[in-house]
Amino acid sequence: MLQIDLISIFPEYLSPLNLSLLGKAQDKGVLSINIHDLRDQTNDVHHSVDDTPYGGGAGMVMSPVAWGQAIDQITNENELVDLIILTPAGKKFDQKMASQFANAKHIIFACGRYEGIDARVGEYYASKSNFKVHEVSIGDYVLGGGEVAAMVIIEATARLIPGVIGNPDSLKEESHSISGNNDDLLVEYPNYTKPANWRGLEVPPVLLSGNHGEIAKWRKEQAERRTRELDKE
Ligand code: JD8
Repeated sequence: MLQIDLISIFPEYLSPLNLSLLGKAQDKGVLSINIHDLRDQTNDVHHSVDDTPYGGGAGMVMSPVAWGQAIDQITNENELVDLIILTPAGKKFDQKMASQFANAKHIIFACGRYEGIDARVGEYYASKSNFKVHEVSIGDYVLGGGEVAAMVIIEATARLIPGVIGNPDSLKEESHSISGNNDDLLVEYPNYTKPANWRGLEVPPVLLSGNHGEIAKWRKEQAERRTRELDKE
């Protein structure tokens, strides 16, 4: 079972992780998600977690002290840990990375705020033989912190774990899905359901034909067309 821990100064921001599919997966014991408040690892009356940047500059940096205590408190020397530090300067998250994380045993998400986390946190745990440190970004835009990014990564990763989503077949034809044949480089074809005529718009007749060969051919052509159009942009 994959154990996921998230550390943040806004733990309530992460509560959606206990809803719907991920909530049910936890009830089924397929996955465990634990959310921790970084400030619980501070000893001063102000529960301070940040300070001014060495070398000057705007904003505040998150001190390594509380992070070290928080991470040590939820890990032990005998387990392999993937520590994901969210940062706009990280390696871009994609489906391939999601499939790698889906095979992990214990993932910790360090959800920073302010100008980010003191760089020695990643450095320290990268020196530990039982830790694999990943600096990860979800895209080329600036967020206010790592929480939303962590939830994106968990949603994409958890649904690849057997038992999380009801019908694993639906994984096969998804965009970006890593299934090993060339079609996985295609985005998915357009989908339709009832009514057959909506506001004057018809469903493509081939989909009502019952001819599965023609339907599969049409869907592949549509997936290739959409992929070409995306590549043009
Ligand atoms: C972690 C602090 C805010 C970032 C000053 C705004 C990921 N794709 C992504 N974009 N932004 C983040 C991200 C932003 C974060 C933190 C991740 C911790 N911030 C900082 C630098 C500029 N503020 C992200 N994954």
